[in-house]
Amino acid sequence: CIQYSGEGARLAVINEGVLVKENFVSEREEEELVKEARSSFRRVKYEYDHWDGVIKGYRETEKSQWRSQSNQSVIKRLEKATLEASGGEVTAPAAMMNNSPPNSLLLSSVHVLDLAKDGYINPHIDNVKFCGTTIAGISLLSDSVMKLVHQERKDDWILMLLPQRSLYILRDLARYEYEHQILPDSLSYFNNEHIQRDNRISIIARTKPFKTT
Ligand code: AKG
Repeated sequence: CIQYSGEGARLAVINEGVLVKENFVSEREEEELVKEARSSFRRVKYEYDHWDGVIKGYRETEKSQWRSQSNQSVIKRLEKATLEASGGEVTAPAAMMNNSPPNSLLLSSVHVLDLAKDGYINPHIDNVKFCGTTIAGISLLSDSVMKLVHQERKDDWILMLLPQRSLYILRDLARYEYEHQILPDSLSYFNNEHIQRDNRISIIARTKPFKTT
């Protein structure tokens, strides 16, 4: 699920700075997640207005509580995968000694992002004030292609095919030095094959930013 060009990209891939795990959720789990995510968006329209916005054709919410047991267990799995990728399990015992649970290394809500069929995400790097070393997302309803391009070396890039129901992880240099984007349908190609983009819902967990003071 990964193609790349450039030495930086090669290192990011072999150091697992980018990862895709297929079939992270089952079809039943996907259905449940979509049902609950959509219920939070009732009557919310897709945004196209911000001419300078990073995302076009979307609606979004932050969610800290899930009603269904199935969804609660998927979100736990997502959070565990995020922590593990960040190396968080190594520091968890220390966090517990301060009476805070290990998942305090994660932001307390997940980000739910619903992209319309013609929606897309322009290249950006997540703000270091709001997000730490690791970003992990589940892709629902549609396959898509995520492209990472090094912020200075434009010939240093990574393409990630994100199949429907997969999990992706971006961390460390891949997260800090590469701009990531979700390609619009017209540019959605992987291995010269068109990857059709449909309405896509993603559920994204992030580690907390480091304190800078
Ligand atoms: C972001 O929230 O920074 C994204 O780029 C989201 C990517 C996704 O929808 O999986």
